[in-house]
Amino acid sequence: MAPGHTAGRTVVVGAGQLGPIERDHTREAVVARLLTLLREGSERGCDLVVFPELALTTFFPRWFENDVASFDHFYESAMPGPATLPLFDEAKRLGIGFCLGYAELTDPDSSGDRHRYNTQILVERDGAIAAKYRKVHLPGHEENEPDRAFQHAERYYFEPGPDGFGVWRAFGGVVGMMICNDRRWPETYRVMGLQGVELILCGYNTPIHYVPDPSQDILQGFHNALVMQSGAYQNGTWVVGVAKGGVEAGVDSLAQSMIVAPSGQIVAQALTTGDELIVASCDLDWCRRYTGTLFDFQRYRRPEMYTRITSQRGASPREL
Ligand code: CDT
Repeated sequence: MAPGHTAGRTVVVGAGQLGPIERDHTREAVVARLLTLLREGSERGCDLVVFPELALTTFFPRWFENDVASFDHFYESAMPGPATLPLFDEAKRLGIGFCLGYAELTDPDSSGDRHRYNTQILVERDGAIAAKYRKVHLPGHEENEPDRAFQHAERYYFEPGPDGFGVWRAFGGVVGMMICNDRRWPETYRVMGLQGVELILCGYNTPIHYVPDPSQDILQGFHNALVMQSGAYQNGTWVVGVAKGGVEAGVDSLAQSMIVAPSGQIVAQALTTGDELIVASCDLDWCRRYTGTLFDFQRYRRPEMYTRITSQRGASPREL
């Protein structure tokens, strides 16, 4: 708690980090691991446990399949489905919420098309889905790149989320969601900040080896903290970042799950690269210390000076 700060609206949040999930691991085996973390969260007083991006399967975009539908078994066509229902039932029984990332395969739309999204849901203490978010910023590539040690074909396996960054009233506050690469973009946080977000939940799978520029490999942990700490501070919000870390199918991924205060300080951080629960009491009233002072948007922002941010996509250097 900040010095001199009195406890206000407090949400006890657990970040349920996962270690690797291999290609042949069943949904039932993964859900058993999630249940272990959920029950530990309940014992440690959590209101909510946050799980990683694509928490039910291995990170399958690392393989390129010419027939995209041949990977449909990695997607969920119902939520809850038969394998995930025990998670919803146990959460309801314990009176604890959760946030879960998974690959979503929609029902056919009016044109008969099914859509694939990288999705995250927020489930309330009564087991009801309170919110759904579909990943906006899809990193990686669309085509097979056979020379790479491993693929990152998210842009092949998923459509970009069409709904943008919403926020929802839940757990006594204003909650937003983002997924992995979204956390690197300041616009992600600011769009939610402009809706009064107090708690942003984010799952991630971040390979430590960045194929396009390996000089960044050693900086993965630094960049992970840098973006979430600055996003939290500049928008006066809590940020919860939760990894699927460790060596999965031979690919080492960043762990270092963390819970960041509106001050930008890390208040809890995972120590391992495996299944691990970290917990923090998040006082949502702490956000006002920042959004009501230095980052009083209504008083200090100059949106008329920022029009390029929405009128332009790429950088366009010009001669001075
Ligand atoms: N899952 C995901 O978005 N991962 C990306 C990896 C870097 S882009 C190949 C990330 O931003 O962490």
